[in-house]
Amino acid sequence: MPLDSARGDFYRQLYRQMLLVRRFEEKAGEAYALGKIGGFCHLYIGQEAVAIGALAALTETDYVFTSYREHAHALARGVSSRAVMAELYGKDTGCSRGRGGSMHLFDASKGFLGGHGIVGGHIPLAAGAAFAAKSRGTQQVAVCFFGEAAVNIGSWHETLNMAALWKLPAIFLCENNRYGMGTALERSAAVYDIAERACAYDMAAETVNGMDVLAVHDAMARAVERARNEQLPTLLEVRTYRYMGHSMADPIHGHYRTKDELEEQKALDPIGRLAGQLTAAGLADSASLDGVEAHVMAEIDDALRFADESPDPEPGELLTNVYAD
Ligand SMILES: Cc1ncc(C[n+]2csc(CCOP(=O)(O)OP(=O)(O)O)c2C)c(N)n1
Ligand SMILES: [Mg+2]
Repeated sequence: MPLDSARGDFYRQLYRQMLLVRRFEEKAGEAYALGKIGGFCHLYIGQEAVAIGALAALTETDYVFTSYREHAHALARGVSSRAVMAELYGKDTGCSRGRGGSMHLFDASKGFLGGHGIVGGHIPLAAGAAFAAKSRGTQQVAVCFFGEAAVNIGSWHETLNMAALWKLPAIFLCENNRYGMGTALERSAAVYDIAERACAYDMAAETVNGMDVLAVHDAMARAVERARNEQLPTLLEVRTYRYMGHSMADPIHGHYRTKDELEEQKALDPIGRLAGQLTAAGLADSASLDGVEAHVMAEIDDALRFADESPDPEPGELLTNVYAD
């Protein structure tokens, strides 16, 4: 797809956000190895175009629900690098006040309603938010991101069925990265033509190239329009790939995929792809891209310092509901 030169600022913003997420996560991986981050930590490296492209199509008052692989989604929603990094470090200045960690990022003020560790557990919650928006007539849209393994969960089927019957302003975005932990989809019991499944629920559906941030954005914009203006749900199956293991406990290419497969996918890198498009269209050059890199690194260095220097939560506040007010 040729770039529209009138939209240079928008494309450059997408580029900056994807690079921020990539560098943020590389540093988070290093901090994990140094023992600064505890618990689970699932990196998103390779999938950046999905969260960044999709969330650029929303407005500030929409609702976003995600699984546990959600650092990018929180950052794209406007939660600061400081607040996300501090949450990974378990610090009181984190967006969940250090109680949630990597899998439970949350910031209601940004419409970012988690960060959920139970596969598929958040899908009905997103339908609930869409139902509330529809009942109140607010024109808000609720978006739910989940991995392809969640399609095996009963509540996925129940939720899609109800969303179609009740005509909810909801978008179900499946990030199909081919693997659910170490289980390759082609070896799984499920049939994974996910978009096709939506036909069973009388819902619009699209399959999208998740390595192309602009394709993701455009498909999402169509879904948002359908939700906001027609009060109808959509299923998007976005085909993507994670370069890292399932979590920090999983080696990079593990026993379930080959190094060659990984290298093949890295050649399709979404950040490199947009950099190439921007350069070819004369909307960026190597000096301006280096400038973005320097800017992003300064932001992340600041976030790391902030997280390091922040206080731990007070033990006496262990049972305090940090979202109560
Ligand atoms: C209900 C439930 N069953 C099992 C698990 C353990 N588990 C954590 S992640 C995961 C795989 C999820 O894969 P997918 O949905 O494709 O997301 P991805 O990790 O690829 O982003 C499983 C089985 C869980 N968290 N919740
Ligand atoms: Mg997966």
